[in-house]
Amino acid sequence: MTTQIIRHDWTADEVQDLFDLPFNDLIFEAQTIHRKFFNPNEVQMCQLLSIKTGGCPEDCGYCSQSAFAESDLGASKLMDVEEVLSEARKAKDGGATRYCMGAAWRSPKDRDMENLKAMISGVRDMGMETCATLGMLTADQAQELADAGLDYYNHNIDTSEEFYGEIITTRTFQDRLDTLDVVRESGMKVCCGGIIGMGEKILDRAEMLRTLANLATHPDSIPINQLIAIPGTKLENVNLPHSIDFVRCIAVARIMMPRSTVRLSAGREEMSDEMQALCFFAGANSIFVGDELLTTDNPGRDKDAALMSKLGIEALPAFEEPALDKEPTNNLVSHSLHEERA
Ligand code: SAM
Ligand code: DTB
Ligand code: SF4
Repeated sequence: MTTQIIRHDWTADEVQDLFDLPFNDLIFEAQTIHRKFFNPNEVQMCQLLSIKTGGCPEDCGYCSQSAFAESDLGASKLMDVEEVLSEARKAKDGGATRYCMGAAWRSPKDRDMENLKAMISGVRDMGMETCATLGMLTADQAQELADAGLDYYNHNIDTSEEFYGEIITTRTFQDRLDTLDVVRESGMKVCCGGIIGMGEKILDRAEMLRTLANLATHPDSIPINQLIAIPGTKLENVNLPHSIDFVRCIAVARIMMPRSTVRLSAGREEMSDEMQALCFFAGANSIFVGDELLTTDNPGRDKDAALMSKLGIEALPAFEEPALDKEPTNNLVSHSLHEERA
């Protein structure tokens, strides 16, 4: 049996079958596909900055920045452009090649666009790839940001369409897909993923990945976050998923979206070196670096440098296309594993 490797027509049963594979078979298949497209010893380094923190009108149950959360964050104003550029410079000096600016908004206001564009063009002028996550966008806003030099826009679907309403009620799953459409149409690259460990079923994880893989174009970057159960949020008491179950999600994402960058995102503070190594083996090839994510802690430069050195992993340079142009010419790959098991 041969199976087309870049696909947009995954069925629910096929994805469930991947999740049901014995772990060794799943990881072997993910690593085999990973090596067709990527240097397996290269990881992309992204750094986050919260440019506007807290007071968000959305009710995302995982988020400390929601006005519905009982956190002591308060609500800050949009940072000054110069302050953002100074933080970006430090991130670059620390080894980040992509800088992602996040704002706790439902969507950007027109009055903020000039400052946002100055931040984006300033970061790009430093030689870093630019990313932003600012909530929902209109087509005009997406185009303005793209024209200012924004390379990537992050906007996550977070979970399956079915489970979504348990976590967020102030905007719909379709709203998220609509923003992804305008981002894609503007020419920006799409960064879209979700969270594992919010109390969802394996079926929800499978359906989330199926939604992403069945988009007309796969997201260029796919952040897979492990829930950080933040005190004061609706999900503060949810237990961590089993590490093997988390690694399975990375592997399935890699198999379904072979050319995309899969980011081992939030939650690394709670992960052992061995779990992170397994995630890289399963096809993760990007991380957030730096001491902080948006409002929570991240392993930081020294710890990550030690891990990368132990694993022999190097940083991917900025603006280098991570995916090797190694797709088999007939778009087909031998895919005998399932056949052998049948
Ligand atoms: N307000 C913007 C939005 O929601 O699109 C941008 C920022 S938001 C914090 C970006 C993403 O971070 C969320 O969609 C979610 O997937 C992830 N995230 C937020 N809080 C998290 C948490 N406590 N644990 C894991 N991931 C989280
Ligand atoms: C994404 O998927 N994860 C990042 C980024 N996109 C914006 C955010 C993680 C946030 C973790 C919780 C916090 O620091 O507040
Ligand atoms: Fe607001 Fe984004 Fe947090 Fe949701 S995830 S509450 S939209 S900052």
